[in-house]
Amino acid sequence: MKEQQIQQSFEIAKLRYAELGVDVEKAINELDKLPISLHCWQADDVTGFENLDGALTGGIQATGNYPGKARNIAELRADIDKAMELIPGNHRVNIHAFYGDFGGQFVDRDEIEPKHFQSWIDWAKEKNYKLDFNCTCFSHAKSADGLTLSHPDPEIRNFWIEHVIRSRKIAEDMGRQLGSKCMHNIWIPDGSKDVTVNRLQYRQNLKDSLDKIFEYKTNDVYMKDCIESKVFGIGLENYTVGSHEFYMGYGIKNNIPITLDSGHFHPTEIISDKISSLLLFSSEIMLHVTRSIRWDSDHVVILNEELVAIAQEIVRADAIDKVHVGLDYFDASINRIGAYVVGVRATQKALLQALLEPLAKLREFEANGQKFERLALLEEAKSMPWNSVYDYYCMKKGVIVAQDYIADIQQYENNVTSKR
Ligand code: RNT
Ligand code: ZN
Repeated sequence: MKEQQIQQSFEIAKLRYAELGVDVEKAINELDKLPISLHCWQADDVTGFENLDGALTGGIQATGNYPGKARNIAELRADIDKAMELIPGNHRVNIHAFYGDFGGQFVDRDEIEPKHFQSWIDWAKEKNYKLDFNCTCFSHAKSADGLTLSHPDPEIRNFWIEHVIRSRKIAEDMGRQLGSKCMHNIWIPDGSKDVTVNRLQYRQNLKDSLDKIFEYKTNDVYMKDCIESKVFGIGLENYTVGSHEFYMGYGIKNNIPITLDSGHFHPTEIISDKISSLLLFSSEIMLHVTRSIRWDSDHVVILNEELVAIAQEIVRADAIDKVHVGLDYFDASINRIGAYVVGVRATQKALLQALLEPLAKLREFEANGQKFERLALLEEAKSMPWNSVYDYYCMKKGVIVAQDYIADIQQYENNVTSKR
């Protein structure tokens, strides 16, 4: 697209939004300050760098075998850098513990240390990214029977407790060195394929393990834990220890934010409506934005109704500083850098639409009981020229505008990923 065209469309959009009392420049500034946490695991189908043929377990699956996945840290970082080049703004990278820089040695999960993540921190510093972190309680011999922190064997529980405490220390170190609070997410696969008669016992075990984990105190300025529930995993269909109710109870009682993954609920249950409820009882929320098709399939995020609703709820609740937006999907069937860029751009577009909403007017209609007017304006807002504003934002940030990024990714594929 031509610069002049982008500029002209933007000027028209600005006038149209002004008619509705919306300040476009302000919306752009807010969007620009809104980091999205890019999950490192889309680049290599959640393989990690512990051992090269480690299989993905824990009830999650990356399906497809599109060529060119990242095989080592250097390739993975290069792919993330490439994706970041095509995304306007300053963002975060979300690292999993089994992506440590282990220098060819086998370092077990209960042995990881901040030093194994120093090269990630140095890279982030150099590129001006911030980091988030996750303990990795799956794809390991000690999680093979689908249980970790809730395992009946105290030795196995202790192994995972040690791992999570070490992960929390690493997250704290990342936050300290990068001067930005690192969100440390705890998700465990624990569950049962078939009927269990010990639902309470496993949950009691998980509660005790978490209590031990949080006995170790970290500095809130540098890191914050969050806990992620799930409805079921593949091969663990009957029962999930860390259900939504479990973590809601644990999180609210112990002042630990909840992670809402948009794929972790029943297919018609949406997370957008949970945001305003949770915010009344929790100071922060972590989001794992994904697109589930029939199950937690982790398809690439696209600009669909629920994504827009999530963004609207964040903005309408005035919670931009309280809701951390992270992505969590892994599609191995398409170009993986493209998967990143499509998902982040869609998320930014949803956030921008929400920031451009004529909220004052809509709230005025609602207060006056003018329901037709509210509905009509919501409908009109959908087709307002928000995309001209997004194009302009990309241009101002020196990022390729609109569909032209497709050719750029194709070129990277020709020059880089297809040669792997
Ligand atoms: C799994 C959870 C979890 C993982 C990542 C890799 O269902 O969504 O967040 O996807 O930790
Ligand atoms: Zn998730």
